[in-house]
Amino acid sequence: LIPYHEALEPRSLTDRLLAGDRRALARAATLVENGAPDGRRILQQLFPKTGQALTLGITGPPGAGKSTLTDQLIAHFRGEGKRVAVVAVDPTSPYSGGAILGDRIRMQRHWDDDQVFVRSMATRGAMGGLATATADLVTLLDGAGWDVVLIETVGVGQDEVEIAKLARAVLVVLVPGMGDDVQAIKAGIMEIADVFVLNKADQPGIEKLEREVQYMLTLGGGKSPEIVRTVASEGEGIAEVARAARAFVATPASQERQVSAWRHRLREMARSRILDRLPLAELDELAVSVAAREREPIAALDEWLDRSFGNRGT
Ligand SMILES: Nc1nc2c(ncn2[C@@H]2O[C@H](COP(=O)(O)OP(=O)(O)OP(=O)(O)O)[C@@H](O)[C@H]2O)c(=O)[nH]1
Ligand SMILES: [Mg+2]
Repeated sequence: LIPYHEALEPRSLTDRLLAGDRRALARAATLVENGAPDGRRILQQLFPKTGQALTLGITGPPGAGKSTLTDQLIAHFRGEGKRVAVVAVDPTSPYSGGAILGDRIRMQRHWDDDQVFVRSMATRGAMGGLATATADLVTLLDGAGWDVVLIETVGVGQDEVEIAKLARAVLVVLVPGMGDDVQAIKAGIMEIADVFVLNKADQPGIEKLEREVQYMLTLGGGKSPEIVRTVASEGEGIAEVARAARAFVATPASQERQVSAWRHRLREMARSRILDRLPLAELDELAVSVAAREREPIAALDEWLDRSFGNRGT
């Protein structure tokens, strides 16, 4: 028999999100994104359960069809009976309102499916915080038992590269008629693409685009990502994208990327935790004398660090 007080006690947030409660998950996601202590505690509890999800990064230039592809992938994986979570990241905030709203609308046909969870993220003002917050959110979803986590990011910048690297496979979506854009984003793409999705294959210029991508690959360092043509708006080529993504996830390269992602993440975590332990008020005071050219910053910093760590007896 359950004691009376225990029967009345609400189940813990972790238990509820593990049971598939999407509202509990949304609350936990907010805690995690804000870096709240409760969020960290949940992540610690869930960590042993992580590493199971098929995490896919979906990136590419604005309007390439990333959200349309994401929506089709949701349907594809739902067809396999998988629970699918989506993280739509838009670092280009404050103008992100429209794009995120668009994503919501495009994924709306899944809104009443309790096996689908969609979360939009934008920069919260915290510098460099987006990649960390996204990483934590993906950990939460993975640990909460979501089978597939799709991470959609706009563009191919440094933030996006870091975010995309969280995934076991990165899909780079390109479209015909990009002209010099292919050249412009080439450098970033060569490193992170595991599968090239040539979307809008119904449009003129698809042959030219494929030739350009293939030429780019001959210049690259031996990586040979698969190239898949899609018409996302018609659901064409989606199963092929899913197959190519899984094929990459099964390679050692995917495993190695997990290690390098953790190397990066642990450094970021260390940075913020070390800063948390240092007397930052003293550092702020230092700024006054450095700005007045009374102190030289490097020597002043070294002195401050020695003093701060010294105080802790290390
Ligand atoms: N012709 C054609 N149009 C497509 C295809 N896939 C998507 N579209 C259209 O392209 C437009 C942009 O699609 P989105 O899915 O919003 O693109 P996105 O990359 O998510 O855009 P942002 O999030 O704003 O960067 C929409 O009008 C889609 O209907 C395709 O395969 N062929
Ligand atoms: Mg989109």
